[in-house]
Amino acid sequence: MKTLALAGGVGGAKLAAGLQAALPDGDLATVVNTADDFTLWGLHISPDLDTVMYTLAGLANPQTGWGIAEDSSAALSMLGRYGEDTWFKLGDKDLATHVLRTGRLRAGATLTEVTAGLAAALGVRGAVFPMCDERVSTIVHTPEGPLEFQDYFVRRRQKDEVRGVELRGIESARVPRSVSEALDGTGLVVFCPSNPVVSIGPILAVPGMAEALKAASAPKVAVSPIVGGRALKGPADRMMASLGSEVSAAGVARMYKGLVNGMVIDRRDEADQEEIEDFGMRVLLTDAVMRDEPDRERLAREVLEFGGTLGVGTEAR
Ligand code: FO1
Repeated sequence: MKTLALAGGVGGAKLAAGLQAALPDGDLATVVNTADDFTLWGLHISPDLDTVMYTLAGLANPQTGWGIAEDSSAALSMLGRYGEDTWFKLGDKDLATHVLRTGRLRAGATLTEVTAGLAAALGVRGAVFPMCDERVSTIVHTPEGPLEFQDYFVRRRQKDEVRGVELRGIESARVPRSVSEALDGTGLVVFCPSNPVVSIGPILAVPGMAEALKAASAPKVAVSPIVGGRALKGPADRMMASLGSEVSAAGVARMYKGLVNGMVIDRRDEADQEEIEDFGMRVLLTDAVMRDEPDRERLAREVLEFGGTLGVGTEAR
């Protein structure tokens, strides 16, 4: 079944990899958050696109989930010798991706075209689409002032209280044709277990994206990134709390109300089931944590099977 996944970084990439393993070649298309993108040393860095692309190509660093396995850091050390602040750990092999992306964008290609070329060269067995071709930047508002996302996330290690999240440039963004075409032809949409505020949120905020998803006839399933009241990875729980959302699987479901027909939540969150069903969603209770590669495929198969049962009569409302 053709499947369209929405994903941010590491958690989303893991489920996308499970879906790729469970589906026939070419049946998975992944739409990825690009609001984390930023410019460093003149290079266009797309952390979430690269995390998804490397994970689907089997190249990702298994320790971090981002970057390339067994990469070296000679270029970064040299940048340090020149007196640069090397807080963002760019590996030597990873650097090649940013060099090519930047060059191709400067030569006039769109981010969609560049990503397709890179992913195909790495042997990804499906499509990887940026959420838009326009530049959008997540700005995190904190008591210290506005921070660029990677500054908040990596340099300052998510220590600041989040008072608000701004998606700078989002009003000029458009749903790429590749994404609308994939959505038209898909049998299932999966919201991967990525941060609902800064990973899935920007994708849904692209003007026309939420409407296109609502209009799509395919069932939509979200996998909760919150298990037992905590984020599986990253600051999603603290962000949700400081932005006034309930930090629970039900809190995630509330954010996706009207957009998804089904929620996959961990067995530990069984107490949330009724509340989620009251939002008009069906619930699958399972082990929602992906500890290793077999786990990714196991969860992906469960999501696909559950999605297949969400037909007529489970309209998202
Ligand atoms: N995350 C970190 O926590 N520290 C890093 O130094 C870092 C470097 C990095 C380099 C390339 C890349 O594609 C991703 C990288 N990430 C790093 C991950 C990334 O910043 C975040 O995981 C996402 O932006 C959040 O989804």
